Formats: sequence, structure tokens, C-alpha cells
Amino acid sequence: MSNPSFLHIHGTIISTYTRIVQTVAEEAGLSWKITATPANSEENQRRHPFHKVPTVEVDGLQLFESVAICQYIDNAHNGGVLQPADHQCRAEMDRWISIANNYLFPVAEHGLLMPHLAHNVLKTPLRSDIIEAALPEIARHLGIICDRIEETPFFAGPKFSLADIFVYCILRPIQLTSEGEHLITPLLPLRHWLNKIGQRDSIIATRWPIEQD
Ligand SMILES: N[C@@H](CCC(=O)N[C@@H](CS)C(=O)NCC(=O)O)C(=O)O
Repeated sequence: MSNPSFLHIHGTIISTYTRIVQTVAEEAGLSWKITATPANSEENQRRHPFHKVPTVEVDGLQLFESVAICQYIDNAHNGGVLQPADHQCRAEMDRWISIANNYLFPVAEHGLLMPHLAHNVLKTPLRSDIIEAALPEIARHLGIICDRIEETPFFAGPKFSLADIFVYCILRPIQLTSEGEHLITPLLPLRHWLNKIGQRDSIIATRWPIEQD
């Protein structure tokens, strides 16, 4: 039986979606630990029918899919403060989480981050051809996301929400590549928002080793 005030995360340590869940736990003041569990391991295949990470145990529940996990943590342990009560802001929050998950993450993951990871970890030649092919689409997504954050302080509207956590944790690894940094540098509103969100305690507490000063 899980400790009711403890979150056990199973996932890879350097993972966008693991960081999203860690960040929401930090915002909620919920203690957490990670057990390193590769996505394609037998253990994870039992935990997640689509073989993705993270999965979690909390309050005696086994949960997977980050949106469901984050909403559960925020509702059960944080008074729902990361989800706007106002219907229009709530729709904006859901919209920007969907955009980040369904459009930005897949192209950035396959077209930019995985080629860099393979190069850095497996020491294979950098697949610049894959990166070059993906950059126009990534640039288009960044432009759309920048337009939104030019018109409002946070993605859902006036208040910080789950949408800011999803968008930040998906954008930040892009910004950590030279190509992503090059695309983001001229997008001033987006850069300012990244700096602002990057100063939150929950984001600082979940920094990856490559982000440490
Ligand atoms: N829809 C899933 C996506 C999770 C996801 O894509 N996780 C990545 C790591 S950041 C993963 O499991 N990648 C391994 C793979 O796709 O094989 C969620 O929201 O939790």
C-alpha cells in the first residue's frame, strides 16, 4: 500500500514527461522519488499498455498518461490550483497542453532531440539531414506558441497553470540544442516567458544535470 502523501514515479531520469510529473508534484508539495524504468523494459510493458514513461503509484493507485497523472495530483493534493475554474481559461489550458503534446513534442522528439541523443550517447554520426528536415516545422510551431504568449502572461490566461508546465518541459529540451536556441533567440516574448517560468522553485528543483549552472 502506497504512502498517501508520496508519489513513486517509474520512468527514465532524463525524460520530458517524467519532468512534467515531477514538476507538478513539486508544485503540490508532494514528495516523490523516481525508480529508473526504461520505456521498453518488461517492467514498463506491464505498467503501461503503450510502453511509455512515466507511470506512477500514488494513494494506492497506479496511473499512466501524464495529463491524467498531473490532473490527479493537482486535484487530490493541490486544491486544483493549477487548473483554472473559469471555463474559457480552462479551454485555453487544455488547448495548449494538446498542442504541446500532439504537435510540438512529436516533431521535436524525432526530428531534433533523438538525433542529438543518439549522437551524444551512442556516438553515432549526427543525423543533420533529419534535423534540417524537421527545423521548418519546429520553427512554425514555435512561432504559433510565441504568438500566444505575446498576448497573455501564461498559456491559460492570467494565471500559471498545467499548460505552462507542459509547454515549458517540452520547449526546454529544444532550447538546450544549438538549433533550438537559434530558433528561440529572436522570439522575445517566448524567451521572456521561458526565463520567467525557469525561475519557479518547481522548475529549478527538477532541472536536468545539463541545465545546472
Ligand atoms: N502520452 C504519454 C507520452 C509519454 C512519452 O512519450 N514519454 C516518452 C519519454 S519522454 C517515452 O516513453 N518514450 C519512449 C518511446 O516512445 O518508446 C504521456 O503523456 O505520458
